Amino acid sequence: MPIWNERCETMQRADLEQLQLERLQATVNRVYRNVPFYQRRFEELGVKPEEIRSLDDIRRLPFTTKEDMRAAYPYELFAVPLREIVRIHSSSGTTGRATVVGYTRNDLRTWSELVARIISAVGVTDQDVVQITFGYGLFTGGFGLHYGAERVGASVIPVSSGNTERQIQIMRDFRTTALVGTPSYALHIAEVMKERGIDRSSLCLRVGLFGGEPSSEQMRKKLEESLDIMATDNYGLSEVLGPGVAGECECQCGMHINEDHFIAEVIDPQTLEPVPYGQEGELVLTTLTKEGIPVIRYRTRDRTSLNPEPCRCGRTNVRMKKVLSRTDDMLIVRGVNVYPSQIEQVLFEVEGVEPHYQIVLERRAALDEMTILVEVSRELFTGQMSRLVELETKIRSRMHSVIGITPRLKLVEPRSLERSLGKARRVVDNRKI
Ligand code: DLL
Repeated sequence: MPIWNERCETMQRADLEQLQLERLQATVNRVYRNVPFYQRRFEELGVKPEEIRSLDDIRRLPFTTKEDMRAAYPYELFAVPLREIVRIHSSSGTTGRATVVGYTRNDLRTWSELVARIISAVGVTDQDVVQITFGYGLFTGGFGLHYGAERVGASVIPVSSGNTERQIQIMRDFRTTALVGTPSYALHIAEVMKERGIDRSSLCLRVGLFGGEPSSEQMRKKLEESLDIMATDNYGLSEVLGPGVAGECECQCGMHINEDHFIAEVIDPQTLEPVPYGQEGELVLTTLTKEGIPVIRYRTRDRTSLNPEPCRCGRTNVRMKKVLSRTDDMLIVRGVNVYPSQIEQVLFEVEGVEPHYQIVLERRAALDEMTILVEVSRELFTGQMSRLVELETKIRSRMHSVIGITPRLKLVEPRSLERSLGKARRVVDNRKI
Protein backbone atom coordinates (compact mmCIF):
# COMPACT_ATOMS: atom_id res chain seq x y z
CA MET A 1 0.00 0.00 0.00
CA PRO A 2 1.27 3.51 -0.68
CA ILE A 3 2.79 5.46 2.17
CA TRP A 4 1.32 8.93 2.70
CA ASN A 5 4.61 10.68 3.41
CA GLU A 6 7.28 8.32 2.24
CA ARG A 7 10.17 10.63 3.01
CA CYS A 8 9.19 11.09 6.65
CA GLU A 9 7.85 7.62 7.35
CA THR A 10 10.74 5.60 5.95
CA MET A 11 13.73 7.65 7.12
CA GLN A 12 17.01 6.01 7.97
CA ARG A 13 17.39 5.87 11.75
CA ALA A 14 20.42 8.18 11.77
CA ASP A 15 18.62 10.85 9.73
CA LEU A 16 15.52 10.56 11.89
CA GLU A 17 17.55 10.95 15.06
CA GLN A 18 19.33 13.99 13.69
CA LEU A 19 15.98 15.55 12.85
CA GLN A 20 14.60 14.65 16.27
CA LEU A 21 17.58 16.24 17.99
CA GLU A 22 17.28 19.49 16.03
CA ARG A 23 13.57 19.67 16.73
CA LEU A 24 14.03 18.78 20.39
CA GLN A 25 16.57 21.57 20.79
CA ALA A 26 14.23 24.04 19.14
CA THR A 27 11.32 22.92 21.34
CA VAL A 28 13.39 23.11 24.51
CA ASN A 29 14.52 26.63 23.63
CA ARG A 30 10.99 27.68 22.87
CA VAL A 31 9.43 26.41 26.08
CA TYR A 32 12.29 27.80 28.14
CA ARG A 33 11.73 31.21 26.63
CA ASN A 34 7.93 31.25 26.47
CA VAL A 35 6.51 29.06 29.22
CA PRO A 36 7.36 30.14 32.78
CA PHE A 37 6.36 26.70 34.07
CA TYR A 38 9.13 25.04 32.07
CA GLN A 39 11.63 27.74 32.83
CA ARG A 40 11.02 27.11 36.53
CA ARG A 41 11.26 23.35 36.13
CA PHE A 42 14.49 23.56 34.13
CA GLU A 43 16.00 25.84 36.74
CA GLU A 44 14.98 23.54 39.57
CA LEU A 45 16.78 20.69 37.82
CA GLY A 46 19.73 22.92 36.94
CA VAL A 47 19.45 22.27 33.21
CA LYS A 48 19.93 24.87 30.50
CA PRO A 49 18.50 24.49 26.97
CA GLU A 50 21.99 24.66 25.42
CA GLU A 51 23.00 21.61 27.45
CA ILE A 52 20.70 19.35 25.42
CA ARG A 53 23.30 18.13 22.95
CA SER A 54 22.18 14.59 22.24
CA LEU A 55 18.91 12.65 22.28
CA ASP A 56 20.03 10.93 25.46
CA ASP A 57 20.08 14.31 27.16
CA ILE A 58 16.28 14.20 27.10
CA ARG A 59 16.64 12.30 30.36
CA ARG A 60 17.84 15.48 32.01
CA LEU A 61 14.57 17.21 31.20
CA PRO A 62 11.62 17.37 33.61
CA PHE A 63 8.49 15.28 33.21
CA THR A 64 5.10 16.88 32.63
CA THR A 65 2.04 15.30 34.20
CA LYS A 66 -1.70 15.61 33.90
CA GLU A 67 -1.64 17.37 37.28
CA ASP A 68 0.75 19.99 35.85
CA MET A 69 -1.64 20.55 32.97
CA ARG A 70 -4.58 20.89 35.32
CA ALA A 71 -2.73 23.33 37.52
CA ALA A 72 -1.97 25.40 34.42
CA TYR A 73 -5.68 25.70 33.61
CA PRO A 74 -6.62 27.16 31.23
CA TYR A 75 -3.77 28.75 29.30
CA GLU A 76 -0.58 28.78 31.36
CA LEU A 77 1.24 26.15 29.36
CA PHE A 78 0.55 27.86 26.05
CA ALA A 79 3.76 28.87 24.35
CA VAL A 80 2.20 31.46 22.02
CA PRO A 81 -0.19 34.36 22.55
CA LEU A 82 -3.89 33.47 22.22
CA ARG A 83 -4.19 35.42 18.99
CA GLU A 84 -2.09 32.72 17.35
CA ILE A 85 -4.31 29.93 18.64
CA VAL A 86 -7.02 28.98 16.18
CA ARG A 87 -8.54 25.97 17.93
CA ILE A 88 -9.05 24.90 21.51
CA HIS A 89 -9.88 21.38 22.71
CA SER A 90 -10.14 20.02 26.18
CA SER A 91 -10.17 16.74 28.04
CA SER A 92 -11.73 15.88 31.37
CA GLY A 93 -9.55 16.36 34.41
CA THR A 94 -9.24 14.39 37.62
CA THR A 95 -11.16 16.61 39.95
CA GLY A 96 -13.27 18.96 37.97
CA ARG A 97 -10.59 20.93 36.21
CA ALA A 98 -10.11 19.97 32.62
CA THR A 99 -6.91 20.12 30.64
CA VAL A 100 -7.02 22.64 27.85
CA VAL A 101 -5.02 22.41 24.65
CA GLY A 102 -4.57 25.02 21.93
CA TYR A 103 -3.53 24.62 18.30
CA THR A 104 -1.96 27.19 16.02
CA ARG A 105 -2.63 27.15 12.28
CA ASN A 106 0.58 25.15 11.80
CA ASP A 107 -0.44 22.73 14.53
CA LEU A 108 -3.70 22.04 12.71
CA ARG A 109 -1.77 21.45 9.50
CA THR A 110 0.54 19.00 11.26
CA TRP A 111 -2.40 17.32 12.95
CA SER A 112 -4.16 16.68 9.64
CA GLU A 113 -0.92 15.42 8.12
CA LEU A 114 -0.33 12.93 10.93
CA VAL A 115 -3.90 11.65 10.89
CA ALA A 116 -3.72 11.42 7.09
CA ARG A 117 -0.73 9.09 7.52
CA ILE A 118 -2.72 6.80 9.78
CA ILE A 119 -5.72 6.83 7.52
CA SER A 120 -3.78 6.07 4.39
CA ALA A 121 -1.76 3.38 6.19
CA VAL A 122 -4.86 1.18 5.88
CA GLY A 123 -5.39 2.05 2.26
CA VAL A 124 -8.01 4.78 2.59
CA THR A 125 -7.79 7.18 -0.37
CA ASP A 126 -9.86 9.78 -2.19
CA GLN A 127 -11.97 6.87 -3.43
CA ASP A 128 -13.31 6.21 0.04
CA VAL A 129 -16.35 7.35 1.96
CA VAL A 130 -15.38 7.79 5.62
CA GLN A 131 -18.01 7.81 8.34
CA ILE A 132 -16.88 9.38 11.58
CA THR A 133 -18.74 8.24 14.70
CA PHE A 134 -16.45 9.98 17.19
CA GLY A 135 -17.96 12.92 19.02
CA TYR A 136 -17.31 16.35 17.53
CA GLY A 137 -16.70 18.88 20.25
CA LEU A 138 -14.10 19.39 22.90
CA PHE A 139 -13.01 15.75 22.44
CA THR A 140 -10.23 15.55 19.86
CA GLY A 141 -11.52 12.35 18.19
CA GLY A 142 -14.12 13.76 15.80
CA PHE A 143 -12.28 16.80 14.48
CA GLY A 144 -8.91 15.05 14.45
CA LEU A 145 -10.02 12.18 12.24
CA HIS A 146 -12.19 14.50 10.17
CA TYR A 147 -9.41 16.79 9.01
CA GLY A 148 -7.05 13.88 8.40
CA ALA A 149 -9.62 12.08 6.25
CA GLU A 150 -10.31 15.26 4.30
CA ARG A 151 -6.59 15.68 3.78
CA VAL A 152 -6.37 12.34 1.99
CA GLY A 153 -9.30 13.48 -0.10
CA ALA A 154 -11.87 10.99 1.16
CA SER A 155 -15.56 11.94 1.25
CA VAL A 156 -16.10 12.51 4.94
CA ILE A 157 -19.45 12.05 6.70
CA PRO A 158 -19.32 13.80 10.09
CA VAL A 159 -22.16 11.88 11.74
CA SER A 160 -20.65 12.24 15.22
CA SER A 161 -21.56 9.83 17.99
CA GLY A 162 -24.83 8.12 18.86
CA ASN A 163 -28.07 7.32 17.05
CA THR A 164 -27.07 3.87 15.94
CA GLU A 165 -30.06 3.31 13.64
CA ARG A 166 -29.17 6.42 11.72
CA GLN A 167 -25.50 5.42 11.58
CA ILE A 168 -26.51 2.14 9.95
CA GLN A 169 -28.85 3.80 7.51
CA ILE A 170 -26.19 6.31 6.48
CA MET A 171 -23.59 3.58 6.22
CA ARG A 172 -25.84 1.71 3.84
CA ASP A 173 -27.29 4.59 1.82
CA PHE A 174 -24.10 6.66 1.52
CA ARG A 175 -22.05 3.54 0.76
CA THR A 176 -19.56 4.11 3.55
CA THR A 177 -16.30 2.22 3.00
CA ALA A 178 -14.39 3.20 6.14
CA LEU A 179 -15.85 3.35 9.63
CA VAL A 180 -14.11 5.49 12.26
CA GLY A 181 -14.85 5.42 15.99
CA THR A 182 -14.26 3.56 19.21
CA PRO A 183 -14.03 -0.23 18.84
CA SER A 184 -16.80 -0.78 21.38
CA TYR A 185 -19.20 1.48 19.49
CA ALA A 186 -18.38 -0.25 16.21
CA LEU A 187 -19.21 -3.56 17.83
CA HIS A 188 -22.45 -2.10 19.10
CA ILE A 189 -23.32 -1.06 15.55
CA ALA A 190 -22.62 -4.64 14.44
CA GLU A 191 -24.87 -6.02 17.14
CA VAL A 192 -27.73 -3.69 16.31
CA MET A 193 -27.41 -4.69 12.66
CA LYS A 194 -27.67 -8.32 13.63
CA GLU A 195 -30.72 -7.66 15.81
CA ARG A 196 -32.46 -5.82 13.01
CA GLY A 197 -31.60 -8.52 10.51
CA ILE A 198 -29.53 -6.12 8.39
CA ASP A 199 -27.19 -8.16 6.30
CA ARG A 200 -23.55 -7.19 6.13
CA SER A 201 -23.65 -7.59 2.35
CA SER A 202 -25.94 -4.55 2.09
CA LEU A 203 -22.92 -2.43 3.14
CA CYS A 204 -19.81 -1.39 1.23
CA LEU A 205 -17.65 -1.32 4.37
CA ARG A 206 -14.01 -2.29 3.85
CA VAL A 207 -12.01 -0.99 6.79
CA GLY A 208 -12.47 0.21 10.33
CA LEU A 209 -10.13 2.69 12.01
CA PHE A 210 -10.66 2.34 15.70
CA GLY A 211 -9.09 4.03 18.68
CA GLY A 212 -9.58 6.19 21.73
CA GLU A 213 -9.92 3.27 24.14
CA PRO A 214 -8.22 -0.09 24.80
CA SER A 215 -9.21 -3.04 22.65
CA SER A 216 -7.73 -6.52 22.52
CA GLU A 217 -6.86 -8.81 19.63
CA GLN A 218 -10.04 -10.79 20.39
CA MET A 219 -12.02 -7.60 20.00
CA ARG A 220 -10.33 -6.95 16.66
CA LYS A 221 -11.22 -10.44 15.51
CA LYS A 222 -14.82 -9.97 16.51
CA LEU A 223 -15.03 -6.66 14.69
CA GLU A 224 -13.42 -8.08 11.57
CA GLU A 225 -15.75 -11.06 11.51
CA SER A 226 -18.98 -9.29 12.32
CA LEU A 227 -18.42 -6.38 9.95
CA ASP A 228 -16.25 -8.22 7.43
CA ILE A 229 -13.59 -5.51 7.48
CA MET A 230 -9.94 -5.00 8.24
CA ALA A 231 -9.85 -3.37 11.68
CA THR A 232 -6.92 -1.27 12.86
CA ASP A 233 -6.04 0.48 16.08
CA ASN A 234 -4.80 4.03 16.48
CA TYR A 235 -3.62 5.89 19.51
CA GLY A 236 -3.36 9.43 20.72
CA LEU A 237 -4.15 11.74 23.59
CA SER A 238 -5.32 15.33 23.77
CA GLU A 239 -2.45 16.58 25.88
CA VAL A 240 0.02 15.60 23.18
CA LEU A 241 -2.05 16.13 20.02
CA GLY A 242 -5.21 14.00 19.93
CA PRO A 243 -5.42 11.13 17.43
CA GLY A 244 -2.44 11.00 15.08
CA VAL A 245 0.29 10.06 17.53
CA ALA A 246 0.45 6.44 16.37
CA GLY A 247 -1.49 4.01 14.22
CA GLU A 248 -1.32 0.57 12.68
CA CYS A 249 -0.59 -0.19 9.07
CA GLU A 250 -2.13 -3.05 7.15
CA CYS A 251 0.31 -5.49 8.82
CA GLN A 252 -1.56 -4.94 12.11
CA CYS A 253 1.52 -5.58 14.20
CA GLY A 254 1.89 -2.54 16.41
CA MET A 255 1.16 1.16 16.02
CA HIS A 256 3.75 3.21 14.14
CA ILE A 257 4.65 6.28 16.16
CA ASN A 258 5.07 9.45 14.14
CA GLU A 259 8.59 9.85 15.42
CA ASP A 260 9.47 12.87 13.32
CA HIS A 261 6.95 14.75 15.50
CA PHE A 262 7.27 12.96 18.85
CA ILE A 263 10.00 11.35 20.89
CA ALA A 264 8.69 8.24 22.61
CA GLU A 265 10.29 6.81 25.72
CA VAL A 266 9.07 3.96 27.87
CA ILE A 267 9.93 4.25 31.55
CA ASP A 268 9.53 2.19 34.66
CA PRO A 269 6.77 4.15 36.47
CA GLN A 270 8.41 3.48 39.84
CA THR A 271 12.05 4.35 39.16
CA LEU A 272 11.25 6.70 36.25
CA GLU A 273 14.24 5.19 34.42
CA PRO A 274 13.91 4.18 30.76
CA VAL A 275 13.37 0.47 30.07
CA PRO A 276 14.89 -1.35 27.06
CA TYR A 277 13.00 -1.91 23.81
CA GLY A 278 10.45 -4.70 24.15
CA GLN A 279 9.94 -4.23 27.85
CA GLU A 280 6.64 -2.85 29.12
CA GLY A 281 6.40 0.37 30.99
CA GLU A 282 4.78 3.79 30.88
CA LEU A 283 4.84 5.68 27.62
CA VAL A 284 6.35 9.17 27.85
CA LEU A 285 5.99 11.54 24.90
CA THR A 286 7.73 14.76 23.95
CA THR A 287 6.31 16.88 21.15
CA LEU A 288 8.84 18.08 18.58
CA THR A 289 6.85 20.43 16.38
CA LYS A 290 3.90 21.66 18.38
CA GLU A 291 3.66 25.42 18.68
CA GLY A 292 0.53 26.09 20.73
CA ILE A 293 1.28 23.84 23.63
CA PRO A 294 4.52 21.90 23.34
CA VAL A 295 4.95 19.25 26.04
CA ILE A 296 8.15 17.88 27.42
CA ARG A 297 8.23 14.25 28.56
CA TYR A 298 4.50 13.91 29.11
CA ARG A 299 3.72 10.94 31.33
CA THR A 300 0.81 9.35 29.50
CA ARG A 301 0.16 6.69 32.19
CA ASP A 302 -0.48 4.29 29.32
CA ARG A 303 1.33 0.95 29.45
CA THR A 304 3.06 -0.28 26.33
CA SER A 305 6.39 -1.40 24.89
CA LEU A 306 8.31 -0.28 21.82
CA ASN A 307 9.50 -2.34 18.88
CA PRO A 308 12.24 -0.75 16.72
CA GLU A 309 12.34 -3.49 14.05
CA PRO A 310 11.47 -2.15 10.61
CA CYS A 311 8.01 -3.26 9.56
CA ARG A 312 7.09 -5.23 6.45
CA CYS A 313 5.17 -2.19 5.21
CA GLY A 314 8.43 -0.29 4.73
CA ARG A 315 7.94 2.26 7.51
CA THR A 316 10.99 2.60 9.71
CA ASN A 317 9.53 4.34 12.74
CA VAL A 318 9.10 2.43 15.99
CA ARG A 319 5.89 0.62 16.76
CA MET A 320 4.11 0.64 20.10
CA LYS A 321 2.19 -2.35 21.34
CA LYS A 322 -1.54 -2.07 21.90
CA VAL A 323 -2.32 -0.18 25.07
CA LEU A 324 -4.37 -2.41 27.32
CA SER A 325 -3.84 -0.88 30.73
CA ARG A 326 -2.71 2.22 32.56
CA THR A 327 -0.45 3.00 35.45
CA ASP A 328 -3.17 5.08 37.12
CA ASP A 329 -6.83 4.39 37.79
CA MET A 330 -8.35 6.24 34.82
CA LEU A 331 -11.27 4.39 33.25
CA ILE A 332 -12.53 4.87 29.73
CA VAL A 333 -16.29 4.57 29.64
CA ARG A 334 -17.91 4.92 26.23
CA GLY A 335 -14.84 6.75 25.10
CA VAL A 336 -15.00 9.23 27.97
CA ASN A 337 -12.08 9.38 30.39
CA VAL A 338 -13.32 8.99 33.94
CA TYR A 339 -11.34 9.07 37.15
CA PRO A 340 -12.82 7.37 40.23
CA SER A 341 -11.71 10.45 42.18
CA GLN A 342 -14.18 12.59 40.20
CA ILE A 343 -16.99 10.25 41.18
CA GLU A 344 -15.88 10.31 44.78
CA GLN A 345 -15.79 14.08 44.77
CA VAL A 346 -19.39 14.30 43.57
CA LEU A 347 -20.59 11.77 46.12
CA PHE A 348 -18.88 13.55 48.96
CA GLU A 349 -20.55 16.81 48.06
CA VAL A 350 -24.00 15.30 48.48
CA GLU A 351 -25.61 15.19 51.88
CA GLY A 352 -26.99 11.85 53.05
CA VAL A 353 -24.40 9.81 51.17
CA GLU A 354 -22.00 7.61 53.15
CA PRO A 355 -18.34 7.45 52.11
CA HIS A 356 -18.78 3.94 50.72
CA TYR A 357 -19.30 3.33 47.07
CA GLN A 358 -18.39 0.96 44.31
CA ILE A 359 -18.16 1.52 40.57
CA VAL A 360 -19.25 -1.46 38.49
CA LEU A 361 -18.50 -1.59 34.78
CA GLU A 362 -20.19 -3.98 32.39
CA ARG A 363 -20.40 -4.25 28.66
CA ARG A 364 -23.93 -4.87 27.34
CA ALA A 365 -24.58 -5.13 23.62
CA ALA A 366 -20.99 -3.90 23.30
CA LEU A 367 -21.76 -0.66 25.11
CA ASP A 368 -20.15 0.24 28.40
CA GLU A 369 -22.46 0.62 31.34
CA MET A 370 -21.36 2.17 34.56
CA THR A 371 -23.32 1.56 37.74
CA ILE A 372 -22.41 3.26 40.96
CA LEU A 373 -23.48 1.57 44.14
CA VAL A 374 -23.71 4.12 46.93
CA GLU A 375 -24.53 3.64 50.55
CA VAL A 376 -26.95 6.19 51.94
CA SER A 377 -27.66 7.09 55.54
CA ARG A 378 -30.09 4.94 57.51
CA GLU A 379 -32.55 7.82 57.94
CA LEU A 380 -32.75 8.26 54.23
CA PHE A 381 -32.97 4.60 53.47
CA THR A 382 -35.86 4.00 55.86
CA GLY A 383 -37.51 7.34 55.17
CA GLN A 384 -39.71 8.50 52.32
CA MET A 385 -39.16 7.09 48.88
CA SER A 386 -39.47 10.56 47.35
CA ARG A 387 -36.33 11.70 49.20
CA LEU A 388 -34.36 8.81 47.78
CA VAL A 389 -35.54 9.61 44.28
CA GLU A 390 -34.65 13.25 44.79
CA LEU A 391 -31.18 12.28 45.97
CA GLU A 392 -30.68 10.00 43.02
CA THR A 393 -31.67 12.68 40.54
CA LYS A 394 -29.33 15.14 42.20
CA ILE A 395 -26.34 12.78 42.08
CA ARG A 396 -26.99 11.76 38.49
CA SER A 397 -27.23 15.31 37.23
CA ARG A 398 -24.11 16.34 39.15
CA MET A 399 -22.25 13.32 37.73
CA HIS A 400 -23.30 14.31 34.27
CA SER A 401 -21.91 17.79 34.62
CA VAL A 402 -18.64 16.69 36.21
CA ILE A 403 -17.73 13.56 34.27
CA GLY A 404 -19.78 14.00 31.12
CA ILE A 405 -21.76 10.80 31.33
CA THR A 406 -24.78 9.82 33.41
CA PRO A 407 -24.14 6.59 35.26
CA ARG A 408 -26.78 4.22 36.60
CA LEU A 409 -27.09 4.67 40.31
CA LYS A 410 -28.05 2.16 42.93
CA LEU A 411 -28.61 3.52 46.41
CA VAL A 412 -27.97 0.79 48.90
CA GLU A 413 -28.36 0.27 52.64
CA PRO A 414 -25.61 1.35 54.99
CA ARG A 415 -22.99 -1.34 55.52
CA SER A 416 -24.17 -3.39 52.58
CA LEU A 417 -21.03 -2.88 50.46
CA GLU A 418 -18.15 -5.18 51.16
CA ARG A 419 -15.54 -3.63 53.47
CA SER A 420 -11.96 -4.19 52.64
CA LEU A 421 -9.14 -4.60 55.11
CA GLY A 422 -6.64 -3.06 52.79
CA LYS A 423 -7.33 -0.79 49.87
CA ALA A 424 -11.01 -0.41 49.10
CA ARG A 425 -11.99 -2.14 45.89
CA ARG A 426 -13.72 0.83 44.35
CA VAL A 427 -13.85 -0.38 40.79
CA VAL A 428 -15.17 -3.71 39.60
CA ASP A 429 -14.52 -3.92 35.88
CA ASN A 430 -16.44 -6.83 34.39
CA ARG A 431 -15.99 -5.69 30.79
CA LYS A 432 -14.20 -8.11 28.58
CA ILE A 433 -11.99 -5.74 26.64
O1 DLL B 1 -8.81 9.55 23.02
C1 DLL B 1 -7.56 10.76 21.35
C2 DLL B 1 -7.98 9.78 20.32
C3 DLL B 1 -9.19 9.94 19.69
C4 DLL B 1 -7.15 8.75 19.94
C5 DLL B 1 -9.59 9.07 18.71
C6 DLL B 1 -7.51 7.87 18.94
C7 DLL B 1 -8.73 8.04 18.33
P1 DLL B 1 -8.15 11.60 25.13
O2 DLL B 1 -9.62 11.75 25.25
O3 DLL B 1 -7.28 12.65 25.70
O4 DLL B 1 -7.72 11.49 23.63
O5 DLL B 1 -7.78 10.20 25.79
C8 DLL B 1 -6.47 9.73 25.77
O6 DLL B 1 -7.25 7.45 25.78
O7 DLL B 1 -4.14 8.26 27.28
C9 DLL B 1 -5.31 6.29 26.45
O8 DLL B 1 -5.47 5.93 27.80
C10 DLL B 1 -6.66 6.16 25.74
N1 DLL B 1 -6.48 5.75 24.34
C11 DLL B 1 -6.53 6.50 23.24
N2 DLL B 1 -6.36 5.71 22.15
C12 DLL B 1 -6.18 4.45 22.58
C13 DLL B 1 -5.96 3.18 21.97
C14 DLL B 1 -8.11 10.51 22.73
N3 DLL B 1 -5.88 3.04 20.65
C15 DLL B 1 -6.39 8.37 26.43
N4 DLL B 1 -5.81 2.10 22.77
C16 DLL B 1 -5.01 7.77 26.30
C17 DLL B 1 -5.88 2.21 24.11
C18 DLL B 1 -6.26 4.47 24.00
N5 DLL B 1 -6.11 3.36 24.75
